[in-house]
Amino acid sequence: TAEVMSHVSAHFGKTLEECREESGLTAEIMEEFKHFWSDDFDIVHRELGCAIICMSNKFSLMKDDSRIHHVNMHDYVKSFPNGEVLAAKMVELIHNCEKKYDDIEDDCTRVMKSAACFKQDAKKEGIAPEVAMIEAVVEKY
Ligand code: BOM
Repeated sequence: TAEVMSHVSAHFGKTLEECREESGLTAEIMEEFKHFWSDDFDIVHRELGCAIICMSNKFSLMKDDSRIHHVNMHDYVKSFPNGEVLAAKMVELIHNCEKKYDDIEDDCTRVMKSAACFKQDAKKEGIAPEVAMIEAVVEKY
């Protein structure tokens, strides 16, 4: 659900600043991670893909090939309140997007494209959080 996704996003987003320098993601491209979910935010910069790889690695959510680690991602999402209702869906949506862009060799670009696809599909499924929902839980983490 969008509520669970707001918790996952708030927690995951805390690692953005640690990853900013090495990913080359400027505050001009993305000020705070919660904006990922904003309708006004376009996912077009490869630096965002680099940042997502760096952030995912803080929690071992990707394999060495920068593809999602299914078990670890499932467990990560499940660790949040009511997480079990979102875990399998989230892994399925991400994996589906990953497959669409499998031919892109550059890891950062491929992850950025997959993330844009995931955002779009999560919206379609009604599990994308509003930015205000993330703001409401961000202080818990
Ligand atoms: O090949 C790997 C593709 C991964 C792309 C999808 C990652 C989505 C990141 C942005 C969304 C964040 C919300 C929650 C954090 C879970 C990673």
